[in-house]
Amino acid sequence: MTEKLSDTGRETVLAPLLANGWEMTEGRDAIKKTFKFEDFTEAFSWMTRAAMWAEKWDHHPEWFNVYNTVEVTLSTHDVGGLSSLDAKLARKFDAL
Ligand code: HBI
Repeated sequence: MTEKLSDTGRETVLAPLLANGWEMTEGRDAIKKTFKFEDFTEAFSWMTRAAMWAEKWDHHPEWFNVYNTVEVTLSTHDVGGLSSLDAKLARKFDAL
């Protein structure tokens, strides 16, 4: 069972992400980031690669794409907030 990020571990896990463009969402325990690309093709290509990791890890983003922009929100529905899976997927998304 995926564990919700604990208060102690949370800082350590989230700090590098918050320093790399992720931010806490208002009103819910989630993180979000807007990715900007050259054009729609680049954005959708990134989404396709990102989707393969989400499927591999059975952990899926909430995302919204308009042309060259992808807004990503990560949270773990099963625990009603942030888990280590969200941090793991965020790190992967940043590396794609
Ligand atoms: N993705 N972000 C996210 N959060 C979940 O809780 C989740 C998921 N993908 C699949 C999944 N849970 C399944 O394990 C079922 O709980 C739906």
